Amino acid sequence: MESHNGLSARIVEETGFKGIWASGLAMSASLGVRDSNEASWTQVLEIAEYMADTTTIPILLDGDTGYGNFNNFRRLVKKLEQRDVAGVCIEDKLFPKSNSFIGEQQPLADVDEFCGKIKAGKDTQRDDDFCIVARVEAFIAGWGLEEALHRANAYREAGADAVLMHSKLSEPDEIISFMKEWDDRGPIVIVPTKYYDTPTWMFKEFHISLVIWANHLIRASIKAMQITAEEIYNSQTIAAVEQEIAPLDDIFRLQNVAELQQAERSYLPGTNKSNHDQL
Ligand code: SPV
Ligand code: MG
Repeated sequence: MESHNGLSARIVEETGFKGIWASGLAMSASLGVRDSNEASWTQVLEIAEYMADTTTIPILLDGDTGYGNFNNFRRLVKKLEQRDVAGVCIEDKLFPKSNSFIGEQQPLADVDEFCGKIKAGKDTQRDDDFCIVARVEAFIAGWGLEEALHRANAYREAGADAVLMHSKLSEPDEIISFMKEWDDRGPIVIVPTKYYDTPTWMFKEFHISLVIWANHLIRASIKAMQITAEEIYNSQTIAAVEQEIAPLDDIFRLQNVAELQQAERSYLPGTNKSNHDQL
């Protein structure tokens, strides 16, 4: 499940999801910038660090194109491991990338160059469990099944732990045609944002290993913020929204204020216990 900051990551974990997608689209949107590498890689890294600090489940960072060539990517891998991020997904486009749902025929990376990037990342990681997911944008860029298969095979052979096959059709036709040919050669990840109507059992039937719900919390929060802001603006009071929004106590719980209060009792001389029985 997508998250884009420490708070949303915490919500994802407490809901029960097994992993977090640190979405480039959602993180950039939450910063108010475009999904075109306008946020620098260290700014993204910082967001990922907040997510890791507030959660215990694995985080897969959307690493776009790896922010440069193999050298930039291996530095990213090193920094992600230091910050307890479980893996990174890189896509075979060119820096600065654009979101897959904007425009047509986006230029793709050279296959050999991208394979070198994957290898450099795998050679850099120190933790055997760190995952590198290689994302194929062949369908997105208007190429067919043959190119998608060629790239998926090459990236798998270069050492990718999984391949993310992306599609922007409203039906899962491209993905299904790929899965029939792929024949379980390695784990496949999908992002069914545009073919959202497809039942999940179908993904299981075609042996897809991982499904990413890629942007649904940022979209939910945009809608909630718009409705609330409009209501307050129009009514010139906060009375009507009070019952519709998260109570303050929910914020304090998600921030784990209780832990700080306990720590203060242990470490801060003169802390008055009775002041802390409020939460
Ligand atoms: C993201 O969530 O940033 C993704 C998925 O990369 S997509 O928006 O479909 O490109
Ligand atoms: Mg992205």
